[in-house]
Amino acid sequence: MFSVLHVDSNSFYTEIVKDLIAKNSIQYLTARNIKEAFQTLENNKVDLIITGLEFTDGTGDAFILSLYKSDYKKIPIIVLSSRDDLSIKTTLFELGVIDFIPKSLFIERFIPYLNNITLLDSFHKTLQNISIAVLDDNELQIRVIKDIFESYQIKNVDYYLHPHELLSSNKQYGLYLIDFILPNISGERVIWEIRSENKYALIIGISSIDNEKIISQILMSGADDYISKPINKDIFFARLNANLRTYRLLQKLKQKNLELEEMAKLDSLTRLYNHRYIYERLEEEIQRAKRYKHDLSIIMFDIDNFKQVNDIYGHPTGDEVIVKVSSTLKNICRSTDILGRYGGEEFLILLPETGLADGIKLAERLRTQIADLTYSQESLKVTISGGVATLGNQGALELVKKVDNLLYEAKNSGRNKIVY
Ligand code: GH3
Ligand code: MG
Repeated sequence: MFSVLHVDSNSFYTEIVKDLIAKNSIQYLTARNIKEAFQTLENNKVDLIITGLEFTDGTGDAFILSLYKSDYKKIPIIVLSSRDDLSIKTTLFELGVIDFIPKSLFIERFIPYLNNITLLDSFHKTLQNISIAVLDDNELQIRVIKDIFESYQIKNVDYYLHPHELLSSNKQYGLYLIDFILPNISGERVIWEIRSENKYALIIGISSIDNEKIISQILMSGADDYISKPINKDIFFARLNANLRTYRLLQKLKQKNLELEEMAKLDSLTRLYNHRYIYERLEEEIQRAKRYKHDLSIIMFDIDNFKQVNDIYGHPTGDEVIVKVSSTLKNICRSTDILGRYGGEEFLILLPETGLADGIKLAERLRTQIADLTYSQESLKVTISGGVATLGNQGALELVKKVDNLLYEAKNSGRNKIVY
């Protein structure tokens, strides 16, 4: 959190400043004199000092001078004073304060700072939440970037001196800062490889040779932007800030694409996996089970006399039955089971790590619970017939065929039955 130290002997102004600052979720610290100010500085992180000019233990100029001679010399200072005198202003600006605000104008003159602080704060928060990789073969350069990041408490950064270490790390970062001139491998190649693995990452090339050809090479190889060396802290952060907007949009796009991918796997009525996806998963699960010599069982079941349900009660009631059967399925099965709507009123369940006996138990539980379901049409009752098979030497097609034959047998021997 951004933190402001306000040094003022006048409690009336303390309240006004405190009010304005606290409203903007900025930490407000206060001191009444120079001694208290230094004590507060010693015990707190302070990002900005607002100071008056008269204290019981010395003048404002003396306070500012002693700040510039101390460890706190990097903290920006704004003077807030009722004395709007040109010669005082000149002296203070010469000392290095960033602004002089007359007390009567405090609110309107301080608001732009507040806006910047809140913007900066959200920028730093975003940066603190992105994993960052820096690649540069020059240790000194790494040091420079590290100092810049650390000065803003950005610690989620991995630093790489060798391109192959980064490329073989198998880690995915949100932001990459890549030196373009590298030994043994071209920066172009590195950026290209990172981009091909990380469609949504933000990649920024760093180059010491600031000519048009290099810049276009950096951008053409898949980087989003470039920064020139020597790195200037303000430009560095300004560039990152501008690019974070793109980053946020890319993350939204990534999220949307993931949702679309997920949607493409699902059946819209039941939210179970659709035919295509459940079959793909069956092929994968068969391979996995064979490779690790694990059990895999499957259940295929079908609603009995479903055509009659539609004929007697209408299609919407038919849909209601399919949805309720699907919910029962989701409730009974484990999260590791894979549930699919294989056809209109036909379902396929994949049970990894499950042998035949447990598969049968589950199928029987499904059969009895589905038979107990009630619907908006009170007289309606529905049963299922199913088959259970466990994986032997077959492939997906043969296993499905086997379970389908068992289901057929259940239908032919009276329905409301599980056959294995
Ligand atoms: P069996 O016991 O042999 O399975 O008989 P059945 O009547 O269930 O089988 P059949 O295959 O003759 O009929 C299935 C019916 O399911 C035909 C089809 O119109 C209906 N159906 C398939 N998908 C849906 C759906 O999404 N909603 C509704 N309401 N009906 C569906
Ligand atoms: Mg049926």
